[in-house]
Amino acid sequence: MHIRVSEEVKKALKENRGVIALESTIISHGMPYPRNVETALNCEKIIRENGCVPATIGIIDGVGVIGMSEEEIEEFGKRKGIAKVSRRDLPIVVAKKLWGATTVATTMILANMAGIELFVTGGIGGVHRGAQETFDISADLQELANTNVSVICAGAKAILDLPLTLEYLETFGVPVLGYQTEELPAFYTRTSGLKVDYRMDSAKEIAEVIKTKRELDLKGGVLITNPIPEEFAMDKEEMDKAINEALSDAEKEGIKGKDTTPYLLAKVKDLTKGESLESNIKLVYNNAKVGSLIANELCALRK
Ligand code: PSU
Ligand code: MN
Repeated sequence: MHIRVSEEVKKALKENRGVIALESTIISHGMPYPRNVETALNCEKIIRENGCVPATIGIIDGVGVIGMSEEEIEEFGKRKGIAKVSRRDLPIVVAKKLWGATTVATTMILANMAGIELFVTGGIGGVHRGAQETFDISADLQELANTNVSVICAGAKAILDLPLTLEYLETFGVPVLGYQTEELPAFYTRTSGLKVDYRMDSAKEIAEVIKTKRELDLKGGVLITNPIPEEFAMDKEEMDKAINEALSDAEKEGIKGKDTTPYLLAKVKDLTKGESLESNIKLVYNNAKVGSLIANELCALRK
């Protein structure tokens, strides 16, 4: 009820083929048209080339669509005024039969309903800087604690408080793995000065952790962090400068709540003259590839 799973996704799940969920907030709120659509379709292509099936997820006329068509992705990229939907917003957008872009949290919820356990994105939400005062902590973190979907990302952006984000994930029992790295990647840069909980050198090791977490009946996901390839990484100093400027502008303009993340992302993009967008696209492609490798290993373990 309230969801529509594409035939391709249904068939792949039945045949124990790797299925990878993809979010739609990154399309409608994370990147400008037409690069957003191009990126979303290329991600699907990379996943297919690596032997898996993509399931781009969004809400269309109040229905949670799992496995959007090319036309639907195109429409998502173009349409104005699509709501950003996190767990809190989901029942309203569905009841009112609206269009909604799913955040990491909501994409996890819908993926789980369809039986998909892996999800590739760019960056997750986290504990915002100043959260000690504002309480602004992304619902993505609670979702990782509670919903059985594992997420492959390039870490979290330095617009967030990364040490507090790691503390929060530890408290709620979410393992943070580094793919071929000991360090937590910070989205545009490969390093953050912080350690991940565990380094994993192969997709197979990661698949074993995910499978074992399920066997132990521990609810929630695993967070797999995959650093941006060196050649596409941004300069750390330039990034820090842009982020600090974006944060101070947000404060001056009184930006709050769900508008904070999209505001900061757009500001950083402008301040880096669009350079950050190119990095963003490349890191998502890299995550799509690594996510597919993990999905294939997970399917092999389940044979
Ligand atoms: N971080 C990024 N890019 C994004 C997002 C976060 O680097 O596009 C999006 C994701 O959809 C994420 C959401 O789930 O922002 C988090 O928003 P909030 O902080 O309001 O929970
Ligand atoms: Mn928030």
